[in-house]
Amino acid sequence: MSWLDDLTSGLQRAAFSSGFFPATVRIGVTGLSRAGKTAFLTSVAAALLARPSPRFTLAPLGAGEVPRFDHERHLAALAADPPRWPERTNSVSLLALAAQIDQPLLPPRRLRLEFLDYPGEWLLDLPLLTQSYATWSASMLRRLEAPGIAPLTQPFLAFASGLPARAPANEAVAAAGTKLYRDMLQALRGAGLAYLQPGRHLMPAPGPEPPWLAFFPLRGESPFATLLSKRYDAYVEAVRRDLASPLFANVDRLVVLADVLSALHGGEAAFADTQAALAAAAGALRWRFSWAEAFAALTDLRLPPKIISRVAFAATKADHVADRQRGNLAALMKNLAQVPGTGVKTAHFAIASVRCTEDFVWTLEGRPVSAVRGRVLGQHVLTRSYPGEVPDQVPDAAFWVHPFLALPEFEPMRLPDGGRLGVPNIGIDALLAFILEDVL
Ligand SMILES: Nc1nc2c(ncn2[C@@H]2O[C@H](COP(=O)(O)OP(=O)(O)OP(=O)(O)O)[C@@H](O)[C@H]2O)c(=O)[nH]1
Ligand SMILES: [Mg+2]
Repeated sequence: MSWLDDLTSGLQRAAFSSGFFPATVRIGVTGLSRAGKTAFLTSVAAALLARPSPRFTLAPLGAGEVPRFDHERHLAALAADPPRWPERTNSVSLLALAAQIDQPLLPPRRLRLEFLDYPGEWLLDLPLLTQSYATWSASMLRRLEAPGIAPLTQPFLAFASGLPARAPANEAVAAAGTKLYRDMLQALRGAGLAYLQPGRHLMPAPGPEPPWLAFFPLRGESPFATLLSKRYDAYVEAVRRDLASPLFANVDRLVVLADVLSALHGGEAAFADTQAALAAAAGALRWRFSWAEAFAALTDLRLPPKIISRVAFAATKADHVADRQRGNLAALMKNLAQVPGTGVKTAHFAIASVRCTEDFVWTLEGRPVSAVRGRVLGQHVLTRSYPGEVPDQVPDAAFWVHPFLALPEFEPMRLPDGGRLGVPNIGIDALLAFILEDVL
């Protein structure tokens, strides 16, 4: 810990104990699309709202610009008959909860928890901050040229290599190329790949699309490549601005969610890609603690930036495997996501925000295996599932000979009492205990 960290946490402690201002703790929740962010936040809010003490209530957002996380609506979907999953989210949103905490001999202190549902696709843009257009293009194109994905990348790659070496800047060509590039990213995502840039092509920011978003990777130094390079620079500038905005800059803690089980099913290439994406997210955290940033803040006479103090990495949908395998899943997550550097507390979990299954012992070919069973969406009978043995480390070649089986889309368990008592889950309490250890 540096003196700067000491100063920051001292200031925070002073604010907490004063009891006068509500201390605000902002927790970023991020993960790629379908990782389980909305289910997680809904379950977390239900768990906190169900606690007898301290008693939390949903709090208004104030005058900020971020849309509100619609907890009631998501919970109502889970509590419906038959239960439904919450709809897809396509932007950032904020969930705020407030509580009053009694403390002996002191006035009660007020606490405000803000959870930010932050698309992981945007986090994947952070590595761009340190790359020029030429460097980024070269590495992106190299990834796209992997033979295994040729059927999906061929239309775009053929278009890009067909452009003349001295191609003039041309708007129509830029638009056509961008469309091909985006369609390709979408197809790659459908095939289970995750490390896809720029993220705002897959998850656009709210509002009208700025003209500089029309770019894609290209080699060479034609006037056309120069146009794309300028647009890339404008894009990177926007990413930088977003990060410096109070919204992101005040994130104290982070929860990174990843659907590791689906990545195991996706096969070797998809898994390697998920690994790269997680490494990029973890590496982005290092950027948040850089000394350069802290010194820049000091010379500007701003308060030092809040530093992310705790990060929880969680493999989601762990109810697809039986209890015996969840330890392996958490260990695998630990091997996939390491934050370099010190000063940040990290922990790794295997969770199910909305538990859909129960464990049971299944006799397969005369051998008992720990399996799960649950109701598949739209079906009445229980379906048994044993997707395979979860490795506790990054799998070697032998693992991929018998790939992990597909994960059925289960229906959430019926919610007692409309969810007012919380949502059946695995591991949410342990994760909250870690992330909020010092405030609750
Ligand atoms: N079995 C099981 N499935 C889950 C769980 N959490 C999420 N899922 C499944 O994963 C899907 C995606 O979950 P969401 O919470 O919507 O994921 P998201 O990250 O918010 O996705 P986007 O809003 O599309 O970015 C759900 O519709 C469920 O099918 C869980 O705890 N258990
Ligand atoms: Mg969502």
